[in-house]
Amino acid sequence: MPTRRELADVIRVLAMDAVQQANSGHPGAPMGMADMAEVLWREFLKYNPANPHWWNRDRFVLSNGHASMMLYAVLHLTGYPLSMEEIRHFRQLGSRTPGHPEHDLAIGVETTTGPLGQGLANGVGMALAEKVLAAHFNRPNLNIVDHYTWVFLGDGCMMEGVSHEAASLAGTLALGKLICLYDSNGISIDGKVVGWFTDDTPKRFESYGWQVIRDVDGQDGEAVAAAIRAAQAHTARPSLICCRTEIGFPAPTKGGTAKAHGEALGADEVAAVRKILNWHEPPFVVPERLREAWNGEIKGRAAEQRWQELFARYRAAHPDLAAEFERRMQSALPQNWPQVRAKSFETAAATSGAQATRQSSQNVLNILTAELPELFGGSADLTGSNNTLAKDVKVLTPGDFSGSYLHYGVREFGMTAMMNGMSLHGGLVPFGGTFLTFSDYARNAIRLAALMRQRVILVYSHDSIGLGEDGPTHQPIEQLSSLRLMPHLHVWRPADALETAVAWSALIERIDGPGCLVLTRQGLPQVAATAKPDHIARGGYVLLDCKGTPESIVIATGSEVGLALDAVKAAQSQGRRVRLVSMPCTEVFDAQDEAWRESVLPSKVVKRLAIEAGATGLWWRYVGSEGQVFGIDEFGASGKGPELFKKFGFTAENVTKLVLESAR
Ligand SMILES: Cc1ncc(C[n+]2csc(CCOP(=O)(O)OP(=O)(O)O)c2C)c(N)n1
Ligand SMILES: [Mg+2]
Repeated sequence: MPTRRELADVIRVLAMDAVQQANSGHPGAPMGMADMAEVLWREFLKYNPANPHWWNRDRFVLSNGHASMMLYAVLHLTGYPLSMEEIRHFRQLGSRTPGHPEHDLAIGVETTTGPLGQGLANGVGMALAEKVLAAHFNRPNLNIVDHYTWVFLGDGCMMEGVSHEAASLAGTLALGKLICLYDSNGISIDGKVVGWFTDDTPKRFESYGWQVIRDVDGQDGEAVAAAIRAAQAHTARPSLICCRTEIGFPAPTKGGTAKAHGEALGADEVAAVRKILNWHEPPFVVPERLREAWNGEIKGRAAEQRWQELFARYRAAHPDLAAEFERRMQSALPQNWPQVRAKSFETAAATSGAQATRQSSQNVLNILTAELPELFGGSADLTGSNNTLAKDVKVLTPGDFSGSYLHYGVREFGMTAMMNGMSLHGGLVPFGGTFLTFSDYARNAIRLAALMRQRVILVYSHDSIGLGEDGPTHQPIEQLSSLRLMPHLHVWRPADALETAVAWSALIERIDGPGCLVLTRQGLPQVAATAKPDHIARGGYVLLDCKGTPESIVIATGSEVGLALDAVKAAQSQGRRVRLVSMPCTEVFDAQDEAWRESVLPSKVVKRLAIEAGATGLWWRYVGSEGQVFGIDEFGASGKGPELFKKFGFTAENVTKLVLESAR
């Protein structure tokens, strides 16, 4: 039987050689963490390489994603469908081994990492999802949801603020089956971290309520194994295992220095490492006896088989619950979804009088949460403002995970990265709220949701200067257009109750991507109550048409649709042929077929006016060079909402003037 060290050295050599071959990448972290990886994957992690989708597998997150070659080496060695050919093509266009791990469950990559710190927050979300699903589904002696979440992370992750947000909440929630191994090598890109990172990390995590296992020799497999056993013995709190390692070990001149972090070691150093490790194989060749010892297929199949038997017993005892568990893990909507959706539309369309769309959103949630237990809500300490807590929804508390709503505290970035983790875990559809302007705090996690195409729903209220007295710090200006620039993200800014209901259903039905719901604080008239929901669902539609070919088209979103409607009616009453288009979601509109887009915005009508209480930039593509955009390209001001709208020209009088001008 090979020794632990020999098995770990396979990772070291593969990482070093793959980076050398690509002449690009990060050899140091994989070489330093090789022993930690060997212990975790060969002794503790529960996985089946033949079925990376197995619902009750342990989740593994490589938060220091630059160590991607460690993950690829381990996935290859344990028997996931990741060939040596792919490792040879590390970092090459079209390979399954990109520079940083990209969510690819078919080969066992659970989440996209690289932006430091977020992997830890993903892991917290996964560990939370495990607790919630266990509370929803487990029955005495039938724990069908029962797995660990493991995270490897480095100094960079620890320095990032998001690690504080996520670890702090993980401690409060006592996510005891979250076990994190910290690669503490004292090095980051600029050199020895003592110049910029001297926190007492163990104390910091202890203060969050974690179990901290300090000062473990991360290159001593037995010591790491003992630490993991200690972590598992105590599942009342999440665990942090602080592993001292040497970056790039055992490279003789670059090891222990930042030189090993992010570039190929060079031919001489690679040869020297081979000598030190007594490694005689050419690159990308692994001796059979080491391969055999690494392979996890037999063990994995047996582990899943045991769970399948458990699940069969569960199904026999609780057939309905078993079917519901399968439905949720498969991201399928319940059978009565068409009726639920119809009810939410009917209720919304019956709304009378002015209503803020954040309130409309809550009314929709009152209907949806009662029928879709997978909806898992929350807010970054703005529950009463975002209106994200529906009636009869139980709030999750540290001792009781049967709730479906979490008070995330003031942690927009952590919340969003956790929601990504929950969505990746499966079984939950997370939605979470904050003010639109603070979406910037969460921005990179939104980006990763989009990159990974996760069904994460971001509820952003207080969507314009209309929020009033809180002033320019709280008034979003560029956020709307800026979010719309993000690939795969759907940004819905509904104009009234019915558009809000349609936006919710569109985001719930869209299983392959995230979306934002951008909502007002102030009341809005019901302008689209008689529109057809399937027209609204196309992202842009004719809300009010004129007789004959329009002289001009007015396009508006959200709170400006009501204003535009009055102005267009006024223009029509003066004999102008003006059409009004409501455009709640530009991305969805852009994805419609040519016939629909042309029917809404006929290309021959070049006089167009877009109106939105935000940055104008993006609208030029819809109005063209002969058009006009009326928006706000400066920061707002502190004052009452209606007065601000007046100050910035969003009045019936001014908008009517603009509409009349557009038709001239
Ligand atoms: C959010 C973010 N900022 C910056 C980077 C660029 N970056 C990649 S690795 C790294 C240093 C990480 O240090 P550490 O985690 O200690 O890694 P080690 O050098 O020990 O491998 C930086 C700054 C990044 N990937 N993500
Ligand atoms: Mg480091």
